[in-house]
Amino acid sequence: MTIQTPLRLYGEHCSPYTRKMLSLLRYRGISYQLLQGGPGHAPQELPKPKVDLLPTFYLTSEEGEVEAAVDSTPLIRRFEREFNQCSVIPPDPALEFVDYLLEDYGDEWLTKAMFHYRWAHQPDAAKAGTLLPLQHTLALPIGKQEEAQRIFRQRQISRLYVVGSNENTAEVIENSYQRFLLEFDHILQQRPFLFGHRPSAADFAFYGQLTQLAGFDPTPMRVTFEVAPRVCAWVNKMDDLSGQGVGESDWIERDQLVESLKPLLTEIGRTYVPVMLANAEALERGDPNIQATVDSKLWKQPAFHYHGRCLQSVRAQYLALANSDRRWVDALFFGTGCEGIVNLTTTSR
Ligand SMILES: N[C@@H](CCC(=O)N[C@@H](CS)C(=O)NCC(=O)O)C(=O)O
Repeated sequence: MTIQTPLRLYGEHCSPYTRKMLSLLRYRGISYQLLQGGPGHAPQELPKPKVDLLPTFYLTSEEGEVEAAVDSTPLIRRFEREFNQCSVIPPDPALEFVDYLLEDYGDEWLTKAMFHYRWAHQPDAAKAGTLLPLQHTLALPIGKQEEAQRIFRQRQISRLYVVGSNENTAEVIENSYQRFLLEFDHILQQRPFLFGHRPSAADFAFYGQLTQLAGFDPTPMRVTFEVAPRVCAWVNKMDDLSGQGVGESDWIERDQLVESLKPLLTEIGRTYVPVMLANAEALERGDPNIQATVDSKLWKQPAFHYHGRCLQSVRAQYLALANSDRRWVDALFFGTGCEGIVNLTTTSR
């Protein structure tokens, strides 16, 4: 279907995935209308998506039919087919695959740091607990604010276990965030985006989570500023790339990437990879819980079907590569811990 513009989406500024998509639409020059609101309060007259998530896009066909669609990763690919200007997918298939993996890491691992810092630290929970209900309902009467804060906070804190945040994993999550910052900073010292002088889907995924980690929640804001102030500056730049003039030569060549990307891949191989593999194993066994060793510590969390599908998509992208591209990826992943993600004979390492 050909989608009509402006694109309509429902979401809000404290939703990392909404921010990911808003920034991408601005960069790509795709006109949009943002309907602001929180989870579960989308306008009644619009169709319901399969899962109530922010952002929800209401895609209108030329015939006027409206489809409610969620999940930023496939939506980005759909918009690539619909709109030509400023592609966010590297044209080299091997780099397209690596970008896909990094995007998934941003969406599915960095979000653990985002949710953990926000709800496991008292000052962060107090700020988010106060501001998010107001963000949903600006006219919330003063007498009802405390109650709204209590309910919202309790709801979110009770869901910390879903992302795997608990007493045992807090240190693992926070250490991994700090290492991520150092490795990402290292890349930004060399070029403004992950794949050269133009942003890719993975940059937008990192940016989405970092809008909150570097720009909203007090504890990770302090950490980000202390460990990697360059990353704070990058987040500010990413907000509006509408004037970024780009050309094909702004993509990095694959061989120029290897040395600078290996440390970040090693970080991904230390955290995201063992958890995604343990999740796939648990789903295969029909076990509702996963157990993995991350950074020499025990990682426990409920198994997650959605993460099973994410891993399958990563693997499908890898399998679609030509042999020579696959060999290049294998050499890039060698020794990083990411080998397991594309090692199709075993699900665990
Ligand atoms: N994989 C989805 C994730 C979207 C998502 O999890 N959105 C969050 C807000 S940032 C949400 O709507 N959570 C439901 C809730 O809080 O009830 C995407 O990439 O769009």
